[in-house]
Amino acid sequence: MRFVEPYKIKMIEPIRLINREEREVRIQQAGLNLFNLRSRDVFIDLLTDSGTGAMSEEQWAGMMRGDESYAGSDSFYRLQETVESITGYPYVIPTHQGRGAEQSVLPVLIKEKGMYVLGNMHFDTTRAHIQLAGGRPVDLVIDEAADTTLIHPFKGNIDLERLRRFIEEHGPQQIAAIIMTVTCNSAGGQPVSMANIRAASQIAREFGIPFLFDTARYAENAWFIQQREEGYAQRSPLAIAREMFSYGDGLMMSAKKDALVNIGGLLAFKREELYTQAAGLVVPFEGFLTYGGLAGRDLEAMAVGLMEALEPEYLSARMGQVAYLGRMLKEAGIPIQEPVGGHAVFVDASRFLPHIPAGQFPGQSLAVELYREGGVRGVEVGSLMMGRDPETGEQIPSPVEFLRLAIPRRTYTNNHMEWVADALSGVWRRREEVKGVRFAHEPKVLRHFTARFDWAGA
Ligand code: P70
Repeated sequence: MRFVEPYKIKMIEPIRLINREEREVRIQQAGLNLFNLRSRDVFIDLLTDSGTGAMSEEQWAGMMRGDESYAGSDSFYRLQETVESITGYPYVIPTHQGRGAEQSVLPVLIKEKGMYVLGNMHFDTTRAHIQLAGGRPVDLVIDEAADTTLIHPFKGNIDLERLRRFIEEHGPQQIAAIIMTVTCNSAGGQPVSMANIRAASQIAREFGIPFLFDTARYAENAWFIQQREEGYAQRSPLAIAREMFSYGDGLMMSAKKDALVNIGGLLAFKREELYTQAAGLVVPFEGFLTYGGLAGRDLEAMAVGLMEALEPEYLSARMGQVAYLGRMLKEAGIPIQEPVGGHAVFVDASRFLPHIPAGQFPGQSLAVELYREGGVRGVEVGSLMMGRDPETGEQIPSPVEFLRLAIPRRTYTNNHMEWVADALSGVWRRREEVKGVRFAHEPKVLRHFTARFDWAGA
């Protein structure tokens, strides 16, 4: 299938490739952690698809229209109406970004220390906020997700049997919430099927447990349902999103992904009770309920972006580009999570570097090598990001060691993708020489962002 971007480029931001010697100096100075690099020293930045997309002319026009009132701005009401029209949830609160939404609702749900928050697979900040609120995150994604060679249309699905068993064993009063992350980032940007969402929500309802979405990539998930799930081929991504949200009690969202904005987040609820409780935390930490740490212009851009992300032509070009990078890597023989996910290609670092044990973070080694090779910045999603159990201090085993190449929306061309594929192929050809890494400095919370490393065995 041909995918063509339904837009042309009207403004550009120059990027430059510093030479190999400079890259060697920069990555050493960064302590072999790509978060410590200056972005000016990165050629193609696939660190994240978060806040890195290009806004449309309609979004920029919305920025000019922004109503900068502290309370009750027109911009807020435009956002509220848009969110309600997509989700059916009338109670909407903007937040400064996804973690602002998490810190406002998770402490409300986790009523007692030690309560569990179940999900397909929580992302790192969600996991951290569950723990900070005294709760325990539990990942119940299907086993197929960890086998990168296995083709399964919905590797982000929650294991329904294990979900039911967990609730029955621990008692529903011990479960603070069930959170479905769509698409499932940590499993490789893998989608969740409508059937799975429906069934999980029925289990939640049966036991009286709140059912929420972590919906940073809701439009990409809707696209996968349209493409892959029986009965949805003729339904629009908007109609699919509406059905999906009808099964939940609310959502937390990082709007920096599918809402196509550079900053922002959202909370939205079906009923007033959760809204009122979360509001009690939003006001002191984020801002008044009608702006949540954002400017009126940010709310406008978000309202426009939320709808643009659901346009079928945009979605097929977007997903086509991610698939294109995946195809090139596969043709070069490079092991990746298959099928390719929504926002990123996840390279299987354990199969790429089988001589490096998980404790020496093969995904991190590979990230460093890709930067040295071609000035491309990716990110480790594996044992390093998973971190330690805060109670025991033990490393939490990660089902897979990934190097994630996240593709910003509407930002790079396919030529850029070819550069990335060439650079990673260069590393592939000398893979036997690649070394593992070990900590020179290991921070306690969300360690991957600020850790420093040495080469292992050096
Ligand atoms: C990413 C970023 C953020 C995120 C998410 C889901 C499913 C909540 C959040 C938090 C984070 C990141 C990771 C590596 C490098 C840079 C950035 N995901 N839920 O890229 O939202 O960041 O807005 O507070 O994916 O996947 P926010």
